[in-house]
Amino acid sequence: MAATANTQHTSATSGTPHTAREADPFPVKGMDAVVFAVGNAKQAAHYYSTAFGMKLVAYSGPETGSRETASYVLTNGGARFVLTSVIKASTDWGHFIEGHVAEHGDGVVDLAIEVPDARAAYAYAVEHGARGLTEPYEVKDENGTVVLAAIATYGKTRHTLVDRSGYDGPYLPGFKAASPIVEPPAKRTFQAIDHCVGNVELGKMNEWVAFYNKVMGFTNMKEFVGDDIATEYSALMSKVVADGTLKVKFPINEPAIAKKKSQIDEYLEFYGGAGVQHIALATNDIVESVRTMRAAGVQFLDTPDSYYDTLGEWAGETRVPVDTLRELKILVDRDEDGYLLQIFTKPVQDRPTVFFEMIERHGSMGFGKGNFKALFEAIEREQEKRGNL
Ligand code: TYF
Ligand code: FE
Repeated sequence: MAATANTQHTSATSGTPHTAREADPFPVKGMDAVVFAVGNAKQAAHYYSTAFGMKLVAYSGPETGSRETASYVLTNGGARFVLTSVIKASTDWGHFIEGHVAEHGDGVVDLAIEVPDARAAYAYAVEHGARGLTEPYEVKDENGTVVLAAIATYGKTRHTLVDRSGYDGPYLPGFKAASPIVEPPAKRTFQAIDHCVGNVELGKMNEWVAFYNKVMGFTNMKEFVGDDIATEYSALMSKVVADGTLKVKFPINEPAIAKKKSQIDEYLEFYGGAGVQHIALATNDIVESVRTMRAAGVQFLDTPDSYYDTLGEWAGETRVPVDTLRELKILVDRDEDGYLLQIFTKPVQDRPTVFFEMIERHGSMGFGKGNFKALFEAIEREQEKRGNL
């Protein structure tokens, strides 16, 4: 990296970093939404409300003039999920969603990114090799205008580029404000999307990393899982790309050849190809979040007691006493910048595919590399129960 590198890029080690004096070729404001295609959005909206503590804020469906799909928009602070189901397919979009659910089960169709200029972002992406899915277009209603465009990424997943600077409404033009399904917990269970992870086929990780380097000017973060760790126990390789401000972070995993069947292979087999593996949700009180979510029936991966017996030796002091971490099975990782607390849910549908992570950061911008062994062993215990190891 150049000696003039600005502080926004301290975690970037390769790719094509730009200095503060050059304009960012692909500026982003952050994640706009994670859009899920599901079999029954009405019930999924209930789950993310009652189990994850999110708040229903907007709806589109037959009652609002959308005869083909029903979409429920839930938020938690700045994090936004959209749950979409087909009622009766009539356009390409309806047939696409219907086909997506048939092929992949419930899953993520869109990691939508908020940008200051969707036309410019789309033009830059396509010029740099992205496959355009939807040319920039405007949607408007009484709340204003939004400009949207979409490009393809791994599998059937897309990135919609959203410029909502000319809009002040509940989600997008056409959506109507909706009341919460239940009263959200007194304390927010999370407030932002920290990172969104993709699983791609064997040998494709570097291609997708290069895609984000070229198409979005994203740079590689220093945390990666290479051959060394892969062959020892993780059975996966992973690299992380992020925008210059680290608001949008996309780790990319591929399976590695190991003694056991890779968890990534299990995903690819049951998802039917590449797709989103997990969404990490940032919380400022992981203890309270995990207590609330466990009480509401969310299942998290188990961590053996032995993990906590030696924790004090290497993790040092954290905000949370070891006994509480042990009780709730929360993991700790530390690096030169600070520490993080994290925990992973089990898959949230019958297929062993999409799951979530709760993460509380204290300085560390890593992804929990120190926990990969404990975590991957926990995932393998679940694979074993499913007969997929
Ligand atoms: O996002 C990450 O990289 C961490 C670690 O199957 C991780 O959350 C990586 C792969 C995986 C589960 C977690
Ligand atoms: Fe993660």
